[in-house]
Amino acid sequence: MPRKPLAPSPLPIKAPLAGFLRLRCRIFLCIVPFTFLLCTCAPDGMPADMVLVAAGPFRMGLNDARVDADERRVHIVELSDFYIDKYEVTNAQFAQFIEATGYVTRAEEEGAEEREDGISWRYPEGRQVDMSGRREHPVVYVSWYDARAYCAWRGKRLPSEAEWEKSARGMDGRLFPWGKTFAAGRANVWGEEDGFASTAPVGQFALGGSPYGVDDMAGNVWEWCEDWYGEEYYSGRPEVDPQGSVEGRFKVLRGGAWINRWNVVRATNRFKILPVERSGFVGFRCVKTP
Ligand SMILES: [Ca+2]
Repeated sequence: MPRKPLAPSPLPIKAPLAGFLRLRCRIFLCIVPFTFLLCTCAPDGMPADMVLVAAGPFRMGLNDARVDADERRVHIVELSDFYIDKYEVTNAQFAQFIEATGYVTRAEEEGAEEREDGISWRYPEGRQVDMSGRREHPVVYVSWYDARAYCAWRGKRLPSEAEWEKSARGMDGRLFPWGKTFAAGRANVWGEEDGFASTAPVGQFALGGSPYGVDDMAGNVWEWCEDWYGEEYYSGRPEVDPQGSVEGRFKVLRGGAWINRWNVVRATNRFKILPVERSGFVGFRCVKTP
């Protein structure tokens, strides 16, 4: 049985038209490799392990009476281009920072290393727990100041709350990075059914990425944002590149963590803690302005 040809046979072409098409073809062949080169090269300055969130509007917030008032209502926010880390910052990456700069985290500065449990980013579960297998887990027990110092060292910064939310849910108003409803096995939340009793190495959930390909935006660890928290910020916020309240007491955390139930890790949820605080379920990722 004859096979179906992969492409239809060429139609006969009249001589003058053939000459014109040959010329067009030469131009096309000259342009195509150049175009291909442009398409396959990363944009100028694209940093490793970051993705571009292209400029444009998105729907921020949620219209649902069951959530806290600070999360309501939906409003359109316009953001400029930015890059965001595909993964949460890991223990291995944070160790590079410490080694290169000699930076001392808040927990260490305040003597946590001397306390009996010795809890810090180096030993988030105490000195007795071996950390050798956790190089690719998100770093925890970092304050907002520690997170900010790391990002600055990388030539980056912490995301604004709006940048974080757009990276997590894209432009169609979805509630979770992958879609409208929670789906088990796409994020590290409370319980071991997802395979992890506490933090998971970054990038473990192949179907858990956001529309931009950013991983672990739901669950694993809460993530520091640059913004001061403002309870009523949504009602009077600027509509273009909002930067959070001018001043405040708390910094914003987003995304939920391994200690939270599924409904807490929704992309619109806003949480807040003091910038000096740190815990075993708070980490971060960085962004960069092109
Ligand atoms: Ca879990």
